[in-house]
Amino acid sequence: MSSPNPYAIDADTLSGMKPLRKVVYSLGSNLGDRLNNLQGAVDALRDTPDVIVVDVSSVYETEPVGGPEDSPSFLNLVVVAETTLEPRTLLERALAIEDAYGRERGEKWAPRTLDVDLIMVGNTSSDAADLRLPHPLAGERAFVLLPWLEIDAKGEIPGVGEVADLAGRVPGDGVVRRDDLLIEAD
Ligand code: PH2
Ligand code: MG
Ligand code: MG
Repeated sequence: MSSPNPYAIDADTLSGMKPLRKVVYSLGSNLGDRLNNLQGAVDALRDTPDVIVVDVSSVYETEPVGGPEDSPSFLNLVVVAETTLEPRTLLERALAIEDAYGRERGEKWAPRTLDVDLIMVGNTSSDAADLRLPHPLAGERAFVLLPWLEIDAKGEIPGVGEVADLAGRVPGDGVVRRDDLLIEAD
């Protein structure tokens, strides 16, 4: 019998070559037990096979941007991870996590128990109606940029700019770090 051909490429080798991409999530809640909802989402992301959570920001209390006038304030945080999963698989997983925490899908920007948004997935650019990457508004939102900057000072939104620069350009007064609210992430 001949020895294995070192140049042969089999399915396993190919799947082992899936690119590892950085993925950034913005999590938000302004309905129900907000901290518990965020903790559940962080747990679910950490439990997702082929998603490696690298860092979780502090929790921030943030003034609602848009939405109905009487919207309650949000708790927001950012998660930085690495993954070999495809963006669409990540989206499906994010929606399933929202569903598990009682997310109702009604009016745009209505108060929600849990919002799990994909901000960027490597250099992926997507214009699909249900999956726009990088997130088109992330570069303008202090509730995304300030938590992100905290854990990823060198971060950048592909094609948009560096998180540190962008964060310096948005008014940050509606975003307050809540050091009294702790997320368990290890
Ligand atoms: N999410 C929105 C709209 N407005 N405002 C804050 N402060 N935090 C959010 O997560 C948020 C928002 C749409 O998803
Ligand atoms: Mg959102
Ligand atoms: Mg969303």
